[in-house]
Amino acid sequence: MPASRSLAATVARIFKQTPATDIHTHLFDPAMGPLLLWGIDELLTYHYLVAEVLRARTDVSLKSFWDTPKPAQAELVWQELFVRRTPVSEACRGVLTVLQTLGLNANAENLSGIRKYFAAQNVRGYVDQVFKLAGVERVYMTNDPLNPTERALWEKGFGRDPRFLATLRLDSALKDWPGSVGNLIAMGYAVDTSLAGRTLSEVRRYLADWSQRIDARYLAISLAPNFRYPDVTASLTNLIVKAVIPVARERGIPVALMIGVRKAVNPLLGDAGDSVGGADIAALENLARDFGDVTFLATLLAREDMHGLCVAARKFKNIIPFGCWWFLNNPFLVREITAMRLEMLGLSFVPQHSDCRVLDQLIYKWMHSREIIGSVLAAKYDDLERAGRPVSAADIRRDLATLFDGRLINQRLPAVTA
Ligand code: RAT
Ligand code: ZN
Repeated sequence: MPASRSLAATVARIFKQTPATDIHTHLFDPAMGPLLLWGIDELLTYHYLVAEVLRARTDVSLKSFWDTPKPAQAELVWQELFVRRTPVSEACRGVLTVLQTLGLNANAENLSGIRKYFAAQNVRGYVDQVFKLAGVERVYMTNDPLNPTERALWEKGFGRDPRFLATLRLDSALKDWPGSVGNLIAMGYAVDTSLAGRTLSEVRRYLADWSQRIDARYLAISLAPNFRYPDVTASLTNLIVKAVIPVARERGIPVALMIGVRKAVNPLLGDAGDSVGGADIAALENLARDFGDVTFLATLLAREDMHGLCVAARKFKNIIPFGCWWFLNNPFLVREITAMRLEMLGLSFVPQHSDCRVLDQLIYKWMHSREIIGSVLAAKYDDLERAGRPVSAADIRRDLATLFDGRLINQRLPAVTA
């Protein structure tokens, strides 16, 4: 049942005043220069839109698309998805929300006026403006020391913007083991292709060194549907159990498990070429049970797994479901998932992260999410009022802060003694 007008309006008003912590993005500290993407060409060539334009223009080959310079790719996306067609998809609507919020013409025939606006911005001022418009107070980056450009920046050092918190992403170092051995050796870690000998302690040293250097707030990895625990035969499971979890425990930081991605099912599509699969929720429960003093932030990619994740989180307080990830970040799914989580977990989850790759996307991803999550929450409050429990503005303020200020990912768990 939709919420009463006045409750919905109160929630929307308070939500607007509640700054959000965005716990998973692909944005970078502005001091990291070109790694931080922003502006119209980046917005329009977001991989969600690349997949859509290539469906609209079936005559354009992937090779010729990638051979095209980025501004021309952006122009193609604009013409095909925004001018020649009605831009109904969520990714298209997002661009329109950004343009409209910035006071730009979302109905332009071409990009020249929009480009002029972006050319006049300087990145630091623009970061401030976008954070303000998005109502975001801090974002977590996705940091990968195996990326040579990124590593060079960390090694050189830079003045950190405190709004951009680091997280250590483990995919390139640990997945597809021993694929990364050469890179780790080149970085000074005496690892071997087998996990015997001192390899595991050297991987731990890599994780500890880099967590320390970047001040990582959690360790994160995306996992395929076939991830299992326990599984003594799988290198990745061994690395997670014997290297990642011990380092996370020692540093008192969470491990983020992002499960259900099937990488590169269409490799020619690049970032847009990954697909979805189910997660083994028992593996997550087994980890949470065996490592009760470590927090597992968990986001799963398949809609079908959302209910199982709520059940798992009800069993284990060290499982914190977060966000509506990637293909789930669409209004109809955010509504369903948020309602389910509130009903099954109360306020003990992180409803949303943006996954932004382009700074400006913070504006639309948070505006759209606030609208839906706010209306779901208001409907729940209505149910409570009808059950005799009035909900005050102070309640709403407290609840929204609990859900969105990032405190849940910093929860302290007692050491496991038994
Ligand atoms: O949502 C995305 O942009 C994906 O491509 C991935 O980056 C995903 O969120 C991930 O972190 O692996
Ligand atoms: Zn991501």
